[in-house]
Amino acid sequence: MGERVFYITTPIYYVNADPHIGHAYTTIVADFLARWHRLAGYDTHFLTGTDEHGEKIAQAAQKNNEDPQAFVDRMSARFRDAWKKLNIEYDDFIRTTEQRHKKVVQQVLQKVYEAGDIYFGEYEGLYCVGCERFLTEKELVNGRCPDHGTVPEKRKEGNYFFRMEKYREWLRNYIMENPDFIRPEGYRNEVLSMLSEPVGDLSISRPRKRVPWGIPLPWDEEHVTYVWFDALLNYVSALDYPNGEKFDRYWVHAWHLIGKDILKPHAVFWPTMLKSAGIPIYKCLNVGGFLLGPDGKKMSKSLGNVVDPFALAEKYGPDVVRYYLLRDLPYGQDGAVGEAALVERYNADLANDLGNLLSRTVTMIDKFFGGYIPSPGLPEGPDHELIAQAEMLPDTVESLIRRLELTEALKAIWKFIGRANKYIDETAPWALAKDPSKKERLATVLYNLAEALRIISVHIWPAMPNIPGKIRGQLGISDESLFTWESVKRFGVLPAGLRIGEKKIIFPRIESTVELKTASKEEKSEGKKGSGEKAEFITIDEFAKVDLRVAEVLEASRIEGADKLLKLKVKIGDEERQIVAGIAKHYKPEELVGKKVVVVANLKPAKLRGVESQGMLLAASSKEKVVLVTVEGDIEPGAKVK
Ligand code: ME8
Repeated sequence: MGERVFYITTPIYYVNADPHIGHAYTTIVADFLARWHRLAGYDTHFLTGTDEHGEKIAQAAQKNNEDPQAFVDRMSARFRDAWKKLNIEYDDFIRTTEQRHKKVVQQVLQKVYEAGDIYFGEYEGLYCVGCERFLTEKELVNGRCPDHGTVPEKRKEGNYFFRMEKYREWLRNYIMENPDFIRPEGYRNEVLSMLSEPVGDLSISRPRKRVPWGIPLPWDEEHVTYVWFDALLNYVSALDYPNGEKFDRYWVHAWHLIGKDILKPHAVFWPTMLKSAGIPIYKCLNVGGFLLGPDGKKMSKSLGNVVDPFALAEKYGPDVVRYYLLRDLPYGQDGAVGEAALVERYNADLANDLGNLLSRTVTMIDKFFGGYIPSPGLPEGPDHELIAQAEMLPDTVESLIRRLELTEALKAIWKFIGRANKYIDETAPWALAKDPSKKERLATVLYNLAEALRIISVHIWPAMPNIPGKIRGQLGISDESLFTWESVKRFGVLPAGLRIGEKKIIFPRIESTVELKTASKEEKSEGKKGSGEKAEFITIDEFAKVDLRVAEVLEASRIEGADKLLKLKVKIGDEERQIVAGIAKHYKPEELVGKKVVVVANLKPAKLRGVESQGMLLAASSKEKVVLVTVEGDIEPGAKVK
C-alpha cells in the first residue's frame, strides 16, 4: 500500500445563489471521506470553496445592484455559514477572487502560452451562461441546454484558445490504462465516448469589454480568463502550486468529488490543462448523481419540491441529515430525497436499531451491575460470532469507503448493530439475571454489548460526528485511545469497571411529522380540496375513467439502488408493459411471476428512480403490511375489472 495521504476536494460552488441540498450533499460526502481518512490515520487535506468569477456571477451581482466584489464577499460567507450548520470540517476554503489564486492562474496561463498551446482565433458557438460553457449541437435537447432548460446564446467573438484537441489521444489512453481514474464506471464510459470524437480546442478568454469580471490574461490585458480555466485551477492554487510544501505532499493524492453536471470540464478540460502545464494528473474523479425532489422530479422552485437541508438540520440535527443522505443515496446514482423518507430512515435505523441497542445495554448494566461495566468471563456460544463480526467490520468498512460505496459501508455497520441486537435476544440477559449461578455469564454478555457499542460509535463518527460523544458519555468512556481506528480492530480492549453515565434517549421516535418542505403544486391543489371538507361522493362516470385490468406478471426484478422498488413486466391482453411497484419489501421477485394482478392501465406513465412505469398495481395496505390484489380463477390477462 502506498503512503497514507489523502486530498479531497468538492467543486467550488458558484456564488450566484444560496447553497442548496445538491451542494450540501456533495460537501457531506467529502466531509465523511475526510473524517474517515483522518480517523484511519491518513494525513488528510479537505478543500472546498467558492467560484466567484464569470458572466453568471457578474449578472447576479448586477441584478442585485451590487458591486461584484461586495456581492461575492457576502455570498461566499453564506457558504461558510452553511457548512458550519452541517458540521463540515474543511481544512481550507478557497475563493477564486483571492490573490493566492489569481497569481497561480496567471502563472499557469503563461506556462501553457509559452508551451505554444494557446492561440488567438475567432469563435462562433452556442453559449449557455448557466453552464458557463459552449455546448455542442449534440448536447442540446430540443435546442435547449438539458441542465438549465434555456436556449443557449449564439456567440461570435475573438477568443484565445487552448489546444485541447492535441491531448485527446493521450487522455483517452490514460483513462483506458487507469480504470479507477473516473468512477463510477458509467461516467468513465461516458468520457471515453466523448473522447472517441474530436473535442476541439477550448476557448479560454473573454473580451474584457464585454466581461470585465475576471482574471486578466498575463500577455493581453484586454482579455480575461474564461471562468472554467480559472476555477479548475483552485485545486492546485489552494496548495500553493508550484512550490508549496502542501502541493508536494497532497497533490498526487487528489480525489475530486463532483456532480455529473460538471463531468466534461473535470474529465476533459482539467487533465488536458494539467498535461499542457506539466503538472501531474489528479488521482481520481468521483462523480455523484443528482438529488431529485420527493416526487422523483428535478428539484425546482417552480415545482415547489425543493428540499432545504439547513431547515432539516435545524429540525432534526445535522447528524440525522448527514446520515440520511449518505445512507439513502448510493453514490453515483440519482435519487429522490424528502422529509418523510428521512423520518422513516431515522425511526428505523436510529431510534430503533441504534437507539434501542444503547438504551437496552445501559439500562441492564445499571440494573444488574449497579451502573458499572462488568468484567467478562470467557466467550462462549453466540459471543464468538459477535466478536468475529466486530473484528471483521473495520476492514469491510475500509474497503467499501475506499471504493466510495458509502451506502454499503453504512449498511455493514448497521448489519453489525442488528447482530448486536439479535445477540441480546439470543442471550436473554433478563433471564440470566434471575439465576445467581449465571452472574458471570450475564457479566460477559453486558460487557460484550458495551464493547460492541464502543466499536459502533467509532465507525459512525464520520457520518454523525456528534453522536459518538453521546454514546460514550452514557457508557462512561472518556479515554481517547479507545476511539481510534486501531482500537476497533480488536474486541475486548474496553476496560471493565467504568461507571456508566446518565441514561438519555438520543433518538426519540418521531411519531408524525409536519413536513417542512413547501408542497409541490399538485399536492397544494389536492390539499386545498381536501382541507376541512368531507370526502365527496364520486359519480359512476368518474369511477369508469379508471381503467382497471387483469395483468399477468411475466417477469420481476429488483432495481439497483432502490431497495423498495421492483420492476415488473406484465401482460395485458396482447400488450406487454413495464410497471415499477414499491413492493420489494413485501414480495420477492420470483414469488410474483405467474400471478394475476389488477393494474390501473390508463395511468400516465411516470419515471420512478429513472425507470419508466406504465401503470400501477392495486394492493391492500395496513400499517407495515402490503398485499397485492390478485384475481383467482380462469380469466385472461387484459380482462376489465369493474
Ligand atoms: O458547477 N444533486 O458550481 P455549482 C446533487 N462552480 N448535487 C448537486 C445538485 C443536485 N441536484 N445540484 C448541484 C459549479 N449539485 C462550478 C464548479 S469546480 C472547479 C467549479 C452539486 O454551484 C454537484 O456537486 O453549480 C455539482 O457538481 C455542483 O453542486 C455544482 O455546483
